[in-house]
Amino acid sequence: MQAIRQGRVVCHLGKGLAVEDETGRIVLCHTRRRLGDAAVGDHVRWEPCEGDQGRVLEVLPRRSSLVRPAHGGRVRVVAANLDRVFVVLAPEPEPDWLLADQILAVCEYRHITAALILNKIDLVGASALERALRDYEAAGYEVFRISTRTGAGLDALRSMLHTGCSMLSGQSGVGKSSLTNALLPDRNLRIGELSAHSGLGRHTTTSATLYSLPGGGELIDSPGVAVFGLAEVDPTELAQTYRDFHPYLGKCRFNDCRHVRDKGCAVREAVEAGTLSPARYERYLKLLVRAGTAEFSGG
Ligand SMILES: Nc1nc2c(ncn2[C@@H]2O[C@H](COP(=O)(O)OP(=O)(O)O)[C@@H](O)[C@H]2O)c(=O)[nH]1
Ligand SMILES: [Mg+2]
Ligand SMILES: [Zn+2]
Repeated sequence: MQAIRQGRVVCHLGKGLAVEDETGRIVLCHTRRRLGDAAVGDHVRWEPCEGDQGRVLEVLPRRSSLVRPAHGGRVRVVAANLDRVFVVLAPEPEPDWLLADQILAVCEYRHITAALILNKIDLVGASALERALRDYEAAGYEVFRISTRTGAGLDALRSMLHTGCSMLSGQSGVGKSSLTNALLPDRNLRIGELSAHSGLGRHTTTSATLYSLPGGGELIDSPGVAVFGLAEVDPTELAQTYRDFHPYLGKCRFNDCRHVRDKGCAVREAVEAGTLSPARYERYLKLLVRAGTAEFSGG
């Protein structure tokens, strides 16, 4: 009878989960079918079984999680035990601000700290995004301006990352993997190690992967667009996830105000008075349609 061990799910592999044990070694673990979803970032209890492999017995309670819509109206956990999520943007590809706002809304709803990263500030187009970024700073979001190509701004970001578990999210092509590489000198080594366990010859970065940072803290790089649905956010709750709306909520004439065309809406009046960003408000109206439904963007 072998002892039950603790571990951390670092990614999904074709045949199971890659679990990092207490010594930093990767073990390919199978799960019991009735265990349900185990996600990257989960703390688990597992036991060694045949060969070099293991079996996950239990997913330990999560301090936070992000989910996406799945079949049959259910949700699937995308990542667990996150402390902060970065929305990564770049001048190229052109920012999808609606996606950014959707991620920020979901993080707010799930009580996960969110911040923005503008990558590729070495490109000339970067300064054109400043006006939009200031809307977020005014809302209270921290914005990091970096270039993984030149290394500019990386130190400030590093000092933020060395505690807790952070996740990079956003459109594909903005530089999430490049940033992970810049922060993790031995990332390729790690990917090689995961490949050896996947039995596929290579670890395709099609699943979100958790890396331990050299200065402490953990980083999850998610492939392509990590879609966090608004399905679980009721349309009546969406406005509360907009930090910049907070000063106006409760000041509308009707207390069930949706802040759309309602009479005496303090939010809309703030937009008209120029104290609230019209761009953020317009995207709120679009997300309102998605809230409470399984509809989501990206792919
Ligand atoms: N000019 C410039 N290009 C970058 C920078 N960071 C990443 N890239 C490029 O952007 C492209 C997409 O990067 P990648 O890391 O794969 O993006 P991901 O899809 O978000 O993981 C690659 O061609 C990178 O070389 C940067 O700081 N400046
Ligand atoms: Mg990538
Ligand atoms: Zn209102």
